[in-house]
Amino acid sequence: MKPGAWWNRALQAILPTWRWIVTSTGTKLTPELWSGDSYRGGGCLRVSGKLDATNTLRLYLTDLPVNAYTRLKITFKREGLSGVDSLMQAGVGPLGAPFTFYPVGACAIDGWNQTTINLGAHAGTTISALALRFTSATTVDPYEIRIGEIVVYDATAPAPEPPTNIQALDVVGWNGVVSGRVKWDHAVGEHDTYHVYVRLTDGSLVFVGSTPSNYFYFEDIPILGDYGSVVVRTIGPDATESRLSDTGNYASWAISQGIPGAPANGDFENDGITNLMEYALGLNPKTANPSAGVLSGNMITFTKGADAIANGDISWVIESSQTLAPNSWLPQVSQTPGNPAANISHTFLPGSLTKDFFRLRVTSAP
Ligand SMILES: [Ca+2]
Repeated sequence: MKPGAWWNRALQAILPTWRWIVTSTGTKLTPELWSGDSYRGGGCLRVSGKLDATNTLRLYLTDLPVNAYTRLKITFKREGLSGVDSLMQAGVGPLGAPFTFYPVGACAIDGWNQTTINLGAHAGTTISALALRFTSATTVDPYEIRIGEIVVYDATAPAPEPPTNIQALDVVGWNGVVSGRVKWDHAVGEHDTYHVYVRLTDGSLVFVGSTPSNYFYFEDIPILGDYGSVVVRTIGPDATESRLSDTGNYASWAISQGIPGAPANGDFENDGITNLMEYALGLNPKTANPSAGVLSGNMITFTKGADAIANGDISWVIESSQTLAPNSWLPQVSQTPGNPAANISHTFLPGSLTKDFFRLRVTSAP
């Protein structure tokens, strides 16, 4: 079984400590490590049977210190169903004491769903055990749920860097499948594994596998489209994911502009425009620029940077103020990361105010 990351390790197949401890006042559900489906890797935890009373399934004995930023992420599905409750709760607690259970929530899609649970309320304690609980107001028969991954991680941990120098070797995609080999240079910093994808010519991604090494072979992976390239991302020790190897970010833009390591809030050439704003607007950070924004009639327009649009790590907001006071700025129009529009503009009502000021604010998405 390789169900993905279990307890701060990725794809290390950490099996449940207890197999199986099920308690119920009614019919007991049947847990199993099942190879018929997987989120990533070779299997999942499947729990099935007649759900006519609350079932508690103790899974892991552990020793996890919790801080305010500790999160639990669980990946799950009820095959063939969407828009239904998972009827599942994730529980953490000290050994021998009652668990605190949190509802995992809905299966929004017929596919793998993910829920992140904030464990910050347990800050300063140690989680000694993890359990799942299944409960329904009415009997569900048959009930079945698949759990693909459970990860406990620190939300403030920085994302790892992607690997570099991706080389697709003998990759051939035809007849609806793709096969080949790929190698790369290890990412800077720690990693637990790499996830390998094929990017099709329509831009979509197909997951082909994982490896802790910097070489991967894959064969006869089904694809619905034409093969374009191989893409790799780093999975960190806490299951945090890097950006994909074929997308950049502010840091890689700074390198490409000849200001490697320049801080986002810095101003390399002292023209009053921060480095992050230069990136967001596609300016040259080494050449002084006039203040950005074009006023035409009643409309103010800012042109967005092509790299920032493509990388999807910037959000843009035009704000207005009548006084320029720090707390007086109100958002008028915003664009989120991934918005492909080439510019952002705001049309204001002329003559309605004695003064109106506008500014563009950009923030870097995590
Ligand atoms: Ca500047």
